[in-house]
Amino acid sequence: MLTLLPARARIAVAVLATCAAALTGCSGGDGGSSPSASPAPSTASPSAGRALITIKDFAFHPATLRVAPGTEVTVINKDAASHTVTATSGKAFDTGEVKPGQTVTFEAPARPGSYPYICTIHPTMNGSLTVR
Ligand SMILES: [Cu+2]
Repeated sequence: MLTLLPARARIAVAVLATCAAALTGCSGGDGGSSPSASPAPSTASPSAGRALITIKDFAFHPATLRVAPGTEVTVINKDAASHTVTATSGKAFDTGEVKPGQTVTFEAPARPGSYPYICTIHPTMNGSLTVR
């Protein structure tokens, strides 16, 4: 599982995913054999896969995200200020400080439910993670 990978590897996976989303495949030169060129075998698991929260302009995108229990959630901070993704009730999840340009991951709760979260540095920023 991804949880066993060192943090650096997980960041690399996130960068690859971002690259693939932006360019529809990073290896644009070799037309034809794109599937075999993928170095990450875990990119095609839709239900237990990964999810992405982008922080930009002091807001979470998307503001509401639905994931499967235990999903690895990637957080990318595209602002010039630090932010956090912190569950407001209990200690369901908390990324701690995510510095400008930094990418971190956290594991979504195993228990289904709706988990509102805020940025503890800017408490007016809020979003919701739905686990089901
Ligand atoms: Cu913030």
